[in-house]
Amino acid sequence: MPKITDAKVIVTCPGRNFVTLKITTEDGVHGVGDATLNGRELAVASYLTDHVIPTLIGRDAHQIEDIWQFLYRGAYWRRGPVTMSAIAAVDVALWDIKAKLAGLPLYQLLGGASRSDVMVYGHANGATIEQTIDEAVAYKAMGYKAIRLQTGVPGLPSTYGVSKDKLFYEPADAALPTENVWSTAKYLPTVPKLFEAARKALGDDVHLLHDAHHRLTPIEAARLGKDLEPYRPFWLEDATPAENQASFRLIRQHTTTPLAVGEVFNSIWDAKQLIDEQLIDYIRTTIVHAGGISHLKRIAGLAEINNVKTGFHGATDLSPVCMGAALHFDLWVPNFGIQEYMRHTAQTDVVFPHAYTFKDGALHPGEAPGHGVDIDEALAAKYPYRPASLPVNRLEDGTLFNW
Ligand code: KDG
Ligand code: MG
Repeated sequence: MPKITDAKVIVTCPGRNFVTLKITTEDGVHGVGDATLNGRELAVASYLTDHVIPTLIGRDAHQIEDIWQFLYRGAYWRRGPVTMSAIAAVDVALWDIKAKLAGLPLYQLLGGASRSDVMVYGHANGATIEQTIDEAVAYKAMGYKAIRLQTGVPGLPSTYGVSKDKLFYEPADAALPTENVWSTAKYLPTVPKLFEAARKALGDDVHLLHDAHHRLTPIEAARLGKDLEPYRPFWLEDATPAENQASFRLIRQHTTTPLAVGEVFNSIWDAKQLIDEQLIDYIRTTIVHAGGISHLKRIAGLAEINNVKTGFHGATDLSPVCMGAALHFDLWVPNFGIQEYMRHTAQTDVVFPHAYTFKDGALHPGEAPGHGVDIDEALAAKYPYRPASLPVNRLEDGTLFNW
């Protein structure tokens, strides 16, 4: 058996913070898993170092399922983003090792390729509708077949998804949370105007997406969904907070705009009612925040029998390790929908050498054994951790709101 002899957590900040778990077997084979939880990085690092790693040493690296069950059922305190990100890191590192030992790219172990490549969506954003459309035109020229549109809202100094850097996006912009201001009344009429302008400029042969980032009530989301219908959006994301999964019944009754939810979910239980009742069209759970490949297989399986497709989260705060693992999953999973692809900076990319490549609006995970992503430890050590928090939102009268 390939015995686990070493495991360590590497925290690095090549432009932004990433937490990576590296597991090594007695034969010297190693695997890596992403454990980054934006703004809570050190909590996961401590969970791994203090509570998980001591229990891994000496185990058989091939027993991925048993180790997953040990860390989930055996912990008594189940679920939650910190626990599930730590489990995900172990799971992905072990799948990486298993595939390397087999001499195969990971997607072959999952069941082989179901498609030639993985359609991704990029992010067009700007302070005004005109700027966002210019960005979207540039994305289309780069070959993207799917583009997310976010624009500034007149009367609000800043809003979610509108960034200074065009290809990258970093909302964790200060050591302590920045306070933003929100107004749903100002936002709601802006988005249909954006989509109308986008369809005029881009035509019909490109998918258009939008993220409401948990800011609407169900009836407001229903209104927005109806208003967007003439422009045939690919999806409306995170229309309302999903702690109350039944909220989506109301949205569903009113609009045919497809709904995507789940980037903040960390287990199948967060999505069960949404999927069972076919209240959503795309499930956005990620490898890193929802228990790794082993758990996403269960979520995707439940989704498949309920006509829900995958549309995994792929923001800059999910490391290249997570992206690599997600691409292997996407290439295999039968009910694939789309993959989010927010690019990493060149500084991040060199710390995480990777086999995946972009061409014609799609990514391919490559043919390297394992998931094809590694970490350059010597380079990583040059970028020490820097505290960074996600913003908070307040309404114009000061009431604390969802960000
Ligand atoms: O860390 C938070 C980001 O990952 C999130 O705000 C990005 O909503 C997001 C998206 O759809 O990529
Ligand atoms: Mg989102």
